[in-house]
Amino acid sequence: MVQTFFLTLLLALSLGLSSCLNVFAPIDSPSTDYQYISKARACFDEKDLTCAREYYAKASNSFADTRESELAFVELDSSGATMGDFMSAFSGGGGGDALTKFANKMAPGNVTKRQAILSAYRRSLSITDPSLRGLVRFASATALAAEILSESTGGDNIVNRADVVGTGCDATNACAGDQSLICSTSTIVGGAADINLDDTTQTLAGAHDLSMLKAAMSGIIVGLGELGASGKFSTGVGDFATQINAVSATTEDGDCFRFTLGRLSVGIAAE
Ligand SMILES: [Ca+2]
Repeated sequence: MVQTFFLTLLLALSLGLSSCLNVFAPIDSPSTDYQYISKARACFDEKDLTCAREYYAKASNSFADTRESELAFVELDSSGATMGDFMSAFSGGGGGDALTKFANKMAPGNVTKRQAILSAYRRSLSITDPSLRGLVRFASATALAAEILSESTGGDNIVNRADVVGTGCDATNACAGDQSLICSTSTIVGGAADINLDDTTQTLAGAHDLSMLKAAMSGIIVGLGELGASGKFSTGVGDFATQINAVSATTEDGDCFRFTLGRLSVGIAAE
């Protein structure tokens, strides 16, 4: 089971344990940190997220990394960003196609899901173990990017290329400078300014925009760095995020940003 795999990975990363996992065997009346975590994990596996949150919250601060990371995955799961869908979409490493596949699973998106995923992302900031922090940051930033795309389906719950990029958009007219509105209007527009997801005054409220998507790319890059990732994720979604992140997402440059998304295979192309 993918979730169990992920949680075992989290556990190994956060506690440095490679064996003796039987101490987390579910029990009826939890009263210690190990038992609270075990109970919470069992609730999560049963899709009882309220129960999972309740027992994670009981664990003491000595388990803060474990608690925060697993709560982050609970929040991602309850926002529709399940690890099963994540692994299914990104099994090859990822890129525009994978992000689109993940986004289509999450559609329809909305500001409530967006802010819940931001909450999951923010949990990474208090995690002290760099690898675990990177894992939560990477997974939640990727989920945020997919969620923002899932708000751009044009109402059919499918992220098409035209939904994201618009039409009549090519490299010459879209990326030749400040040429706002060269391409036809898409369902996602440029933002007023760059966004930093680590800035806790940033709430990602209101209409989704390209600055939010760019901020998610930055989170993916930082998370992969913290993980020390050098494999498929790094060359897949990592290279993708780096190319997107190099383009301005503000209103006057929105066309070029959207063109770049299309060039990197975001959205399902027309037949
Ligand atoms: Ca669509």
